[in-house]
Amino acid sequence: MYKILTAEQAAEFVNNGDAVSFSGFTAAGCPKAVPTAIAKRAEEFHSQGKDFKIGVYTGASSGDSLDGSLAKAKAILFRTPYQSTKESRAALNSGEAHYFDMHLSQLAQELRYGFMPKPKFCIVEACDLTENGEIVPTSGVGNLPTFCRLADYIIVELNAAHPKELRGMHDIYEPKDPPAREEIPIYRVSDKVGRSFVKVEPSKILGVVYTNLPNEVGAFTPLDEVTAKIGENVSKFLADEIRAGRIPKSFLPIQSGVGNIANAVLGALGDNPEIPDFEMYTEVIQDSVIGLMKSGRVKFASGCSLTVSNEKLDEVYSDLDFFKSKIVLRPQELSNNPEVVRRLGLITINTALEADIFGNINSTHILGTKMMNGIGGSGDFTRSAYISIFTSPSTAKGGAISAIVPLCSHIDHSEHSVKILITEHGIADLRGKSPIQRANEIIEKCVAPQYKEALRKYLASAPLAHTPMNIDTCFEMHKAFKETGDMRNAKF
Ligand code: 0RQ
Repeated sequence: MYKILTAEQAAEFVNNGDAVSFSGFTAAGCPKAVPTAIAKRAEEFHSQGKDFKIGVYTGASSGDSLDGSLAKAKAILFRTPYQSTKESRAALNSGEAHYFDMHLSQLAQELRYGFMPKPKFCIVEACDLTENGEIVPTSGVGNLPTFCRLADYIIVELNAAHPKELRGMHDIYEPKDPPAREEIPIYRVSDKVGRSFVKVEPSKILGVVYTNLPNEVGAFTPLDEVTAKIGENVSKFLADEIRAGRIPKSFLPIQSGVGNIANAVLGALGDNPEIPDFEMYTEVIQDSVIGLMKSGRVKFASGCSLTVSNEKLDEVYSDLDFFKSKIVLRPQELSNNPEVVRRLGLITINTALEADIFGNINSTHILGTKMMNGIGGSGDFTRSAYISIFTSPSTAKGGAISAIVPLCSHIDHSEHSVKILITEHGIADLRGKSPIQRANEIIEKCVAPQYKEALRKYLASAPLAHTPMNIDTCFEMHKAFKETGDMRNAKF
C-alpha cells in the first residue's frame, strides 16, 4: 500500500533549506541510497548556479553515503550532534557547514523542546515495515522515535541486507517531557521498557525505497604495543579495584567509547581472568563484544547500535536467536541516559585526545581549534559514572605531541568528572586529590618519559595557588608544536 519510490524520486521531495533527520547511530542503521541521491540533487542544483543545502540531524556519526556524500556535494547547512567522516570534518572546519557538537542523549529532547528547527523529513533504514506503520530499525537506532514523531514526512529505505527477524532486538521508548517526566524504569541492563518497533502514522510515509546495501562500518586496525598496554592497564586497574572492595565482586556494567583503543580495552578485559563475566550498558557495541559474547565473557549488552564490521554482523545474523537473547538496541536517549547510568553504576571508559596535568580532558579539538569528531556520548557517561576512566596514548604524531599538557587547549570533561587517567605508561588515580596532588600523580604515572621533566618544570614555575597556573607559559607546548612541529622544543 505504500508508494514504491526510487532513491532519486525520494530525494526530489527534499528542497534547499529543509531540515532532514536520519535513522541510525554511527554508520549502523543509517540510510544510504536516499542521502546519496540528495547529494546528487544538490550537485545538480549547484551546477545550475542554485543554492542547495540541508540541515542534517542524525544519531551520531554516519557513513560515507550520508555525511561523506552530502559534505562532498557541499550540501550541509548545519549539522548536529556528531560526525566523523573526513569530508564533513573538512566542511565544518572550513566554516562551510555549521556544526553544533552536543551530548548525544540530549538531541531528541532538545528537538522536542523546540530548541532547534523541527525536522521536516525523517529518512529511515528499516528491516521491516507493516501497513499499520510499524517500523523495525536495522542495526542502529539513534533518535528514530523522536525524529519520526516530529517529522512531517517519512521515507523508508527497506534494506534487505538486514533480516526481518531482527524484530525483538530493539527497545523503543520515548520519555515524557518535563514537568511530566517520570523515571525510566530500567533497573537491570537487560530490562526492556518499550516496544520492538517505532510506530508512525502510515499517512506520513511518502514511500518506500527498496535497497540491499551493506553497512559502512570501518574495520578496526590490529592491536599495537601501545593500545595493548593501555588495555592491560585498564584491566589491571579494575581487577585491583575489585580486590580492594571498591567495585563489587559481582562487578558493574561497562561503557566503552569508540575506536581502536576502546576495542583493545574490551579485548583485554575479556582476557583477564580476574575480571568476572560482565555486562555492558553502552552506546556502541563493537567487534570485540561479539567474540566475548560467544565465549560467555560478556553476558549481555545494551547499546544504541551494533557498530561492527560486516564480517561480525554476518556472525550475529547467522545466529540471531542467540544474539537476540544477549543484545538490546535502544534510542540514544535511553542508551546514554544519565539517570540510568548513575542508577546502574557504570564503569565508563572513553578516549581523550588531550589531558592536562589537573585532569581536564579534551575529547574533540585538535590543538584547541580543529574539530575532530565531537563529544559524542562521552559526557553523558562520564559525568554520571560510578568510576569514569579516560585512556589515551601518551603521545601522538610519533612523539612530537604530548597528549598530556599544562593546560588543555579545549575542555570537554572537567577535573570534577574525571576520576582515572590511563596511558600506556600507567594509571593516575585522581580520586580525592587536590589539583597539585593530581598534577604530580599524572606527571609521574602517565606522561611519556621525554615530556616528564618539562611538565615538572612547568608545575614548579607556576605561582603557588590552589590550582597553580603560569599564564605566560601554559600553552608553551602547543606554541612549540605550531612553530617547530614538535612539543619537545617547549622551554619552561
Ligand atoms: O590522527 O589519524 O591523523 O594519525 O588524532 O587519534 O589515537 O587514532 O584515536 O581513533 O581512538 O580516537 C578522542 C578522537 C580518539 C575519539 C578520539 C591525532 C592522532 C590521530 C586520532 P591521525 P587516535 P582514536 C562514545 C564515546 C569523542 C567521542 C567519544 C573520539 C587522531 O575517541 O572522537 O568519546 N572521542 N565518544 O594522531 C593532536 C593530540 C592528539 C592528536 C591524537 N593531543 N593533538 N592530534 N591525535 N592525540 C561513542 C560515540 O559517541 C559515538
